[in-house]
Amino acid sequence: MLQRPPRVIAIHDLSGFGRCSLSVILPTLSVMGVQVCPVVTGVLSTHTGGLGEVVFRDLTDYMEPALDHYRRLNLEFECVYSGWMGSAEQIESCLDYFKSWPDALAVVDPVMGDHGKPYQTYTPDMCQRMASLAAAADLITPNLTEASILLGEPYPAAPLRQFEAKRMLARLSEKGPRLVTITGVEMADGHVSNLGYDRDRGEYWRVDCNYVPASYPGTGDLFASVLVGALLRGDSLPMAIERASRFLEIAVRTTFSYGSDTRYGVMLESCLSWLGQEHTLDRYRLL
Ligand code: PXL
Repeated sequence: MLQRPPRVIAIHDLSGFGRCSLSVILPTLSVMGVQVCPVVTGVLSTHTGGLGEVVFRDLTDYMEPALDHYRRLNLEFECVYSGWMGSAEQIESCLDYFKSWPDALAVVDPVMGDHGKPYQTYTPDMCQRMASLAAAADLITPNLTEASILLGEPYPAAPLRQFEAKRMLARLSEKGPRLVTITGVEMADGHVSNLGYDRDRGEYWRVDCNYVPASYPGTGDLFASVLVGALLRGDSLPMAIERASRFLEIAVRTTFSYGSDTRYGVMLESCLSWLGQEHTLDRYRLL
């Protein structure tokens, strides 16, 4: 039995304003009782989603020496969790982190794009390398845009039918990861759902979300962080997907009610305590 909180290496950027990446990952995992060791891929004044010219300091040359230091310390980690990358070399460094803790849960949030398009800083080469990193993961957490990029397919032109959603999950898993989630999937039955697949158990899951007509940066980072925290604390995959989905629903609806600038992200500070409480999770369904 672990005599301490589970520990995760979180390889992400630190964006000062806009509530994404480490600014939200650290408090989220901490309130869930998980110790985070951040490995910062770069420092940005804001996220890259519409707040003007971003000041960016790349930290590619920090990642390998930091890894060497942690190895010298003989530290144990239960999870290595990667996200936004500032360069192609950083994606290669993440692989070295995965290899250094082969028993840790390797989680890749393949942050690359949204709304059917790659982010402006993601070159085709970076997207290709992200696909190789995803292949080395135990769990990947793409949104529908990123899932399409990983599969080398166009963004779906129409809502997905059940068999199409299952096929997409299975094909992502065939590339390597035994656990796959896809967020923000418009389903043919009218729901927007978060989906999951556990290859070892051969099970497909869905959690339907209450639709809100607004979208906020950082919600993918929050989803993946809650998922990671929940799995490390012993949730099953469907429970973890539901916990993450319900938390995002609360955060998005709270923020939407205030009509705040969507580029500023969700009002995490008002909602974080929900994650520290007990909840009955009974909204997940088999897909
Ligand atoms: O939330 C993902 C993310 C993380 N980091 C940076 C980003 C984004 C999305 O736009 O720009 C710097």
